[in-house]
Amino acid sequence: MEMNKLKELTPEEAASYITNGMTVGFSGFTPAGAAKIVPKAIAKIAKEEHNSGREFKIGVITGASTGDSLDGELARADAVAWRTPYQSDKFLRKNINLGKTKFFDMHLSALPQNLRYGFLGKVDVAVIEASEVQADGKVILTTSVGATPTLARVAEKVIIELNTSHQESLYGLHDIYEPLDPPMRRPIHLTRCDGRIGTEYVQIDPNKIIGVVASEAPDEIGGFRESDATTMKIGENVATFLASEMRAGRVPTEFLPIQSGVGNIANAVLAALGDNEDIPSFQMYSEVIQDSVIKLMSEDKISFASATSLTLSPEVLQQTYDNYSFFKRRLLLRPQEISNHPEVIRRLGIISINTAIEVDIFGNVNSTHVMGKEMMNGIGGSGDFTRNAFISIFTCPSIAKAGAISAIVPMVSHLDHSEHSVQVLITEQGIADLRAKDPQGRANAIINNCVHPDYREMLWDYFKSMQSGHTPQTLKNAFKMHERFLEHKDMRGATITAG
Ligand code: 0RQ
Repeated sequence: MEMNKLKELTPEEAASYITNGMTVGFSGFTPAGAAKIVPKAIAKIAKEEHNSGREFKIGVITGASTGDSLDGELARADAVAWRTPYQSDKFLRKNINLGKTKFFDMHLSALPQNLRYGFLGKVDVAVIEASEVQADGKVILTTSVGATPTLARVAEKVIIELNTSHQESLYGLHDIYEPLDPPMRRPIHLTRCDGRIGTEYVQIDPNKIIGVVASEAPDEIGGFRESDATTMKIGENVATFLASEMRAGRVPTEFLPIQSGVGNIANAVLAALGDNEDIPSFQMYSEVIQDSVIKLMSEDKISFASATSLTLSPEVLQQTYDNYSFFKRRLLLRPQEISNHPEVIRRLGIISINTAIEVDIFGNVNSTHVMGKEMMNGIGGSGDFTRNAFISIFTCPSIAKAGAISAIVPMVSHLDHSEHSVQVLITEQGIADLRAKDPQGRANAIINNCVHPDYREMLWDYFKSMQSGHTPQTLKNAFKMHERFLEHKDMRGATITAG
């Protein structure tokens, strides 16, 4: 594709279009495909403005988390007034928890429609990474789609970062489709993971394109921690559970598409699924394609993966490009509105596997907050998938911080996924199948099978001390484990039955 007629800009020229108080949408879903050059230049302007005693803060919308050049740089420059829908940058997280940046957490599938409906106000500028751009505004994206098509359409102006570091033409990797809005909304005609319903490119109104900034910046994706005994055991338990579901005839022998969450545990779980010989080759209909997917694909254990981002470490991205003719037939990136769409997830029968920070004995899940108040990352797509899955699974280690915290508590300190959506809990201790169980049955299964031995007696005592009610809670003791941790940095020794 040619880019004649579109104006070439330096990063500084592009950044100069962004002024204090604007709302800026950036491409990126994880650091994959995130804008990198322009946000850095915006952060520089913010610092200069602050040094001259002037205000400079913008609202920032992306697909999900991004890389250091975007969230990190802007947070260090204290340039983010508000942020949505997800983040995982330690500097930004600090500003959010200090109240310097207002963060609102959103289901990722809902972001594009919320933008279209005008719920987030006007988007002044969209800054978008592309691998190819044509003068008529046709753009081939890079390693993610995320919310980019919608951001580019609703924004008043668009700046393109043309990243020429992708050695392969990425034409055909993306399937771009945006639903109409109610009352004209129609069914989404996706009946298989590898179905195509859209275009290979994003069409942007060329009159809105301010210009193009040249970039060769790689995606800023860190590696994963190696699996350890705990994460490997969690993975094995997930695989054992799914194999037994197949034997019981509830999961068909050709298997069902898998969604696997983000982070270290999710990566280990996927690797364990690959190692289990009872589980056949499967497809993924997920949000993020992590390193483990590419490995399993090259071993023919995963036959196809649909997602919204290709979040690969630099080495694995290189391997993918080295064998691109093999992988391009097996990978498809969609807008997050489609990769995470409730209608499609329900139709395809996705098995969702996400990670909890904290779970209570009745199966309510907290994915986002530490001790009820410190934001970790956000709900991400976990709600989109959990609520609509064929089977929804949550995993977590039974303890955190070397045992000072039990991940299983009497009552979650923040609620993201309620007992109505959470069907199976799996820790390294075992599996609690919560389906068709009342709250008492759930508590029995969770305490027996999933709680760490250091906390099992404590939670049994709590459960047995409760006298009445359909969901027998004792409100005045429900947060005693949390209180104990906040006072003594250790939940062990908490008295949760007294009085
Ligand atoms: O902190 O590294 O400082 O010790 O939380 O925990 O064990 O490294 O696990 O990387 O898989 O992240 C839920 C955060 C898990 C992630 C979460 C501390 C723990 C550690 C990270 P340290 P691990 P992971 C979309 C899927 C929400 C979004 C989502 C997440 C840190 O999976 O953000 O699901 N999920 N998206 O020590 C205090 C506890 C704790 C705790 C863990 N109870 N109390 N700290 N930690 N439990 C769908 C897709 O398709 C992708």
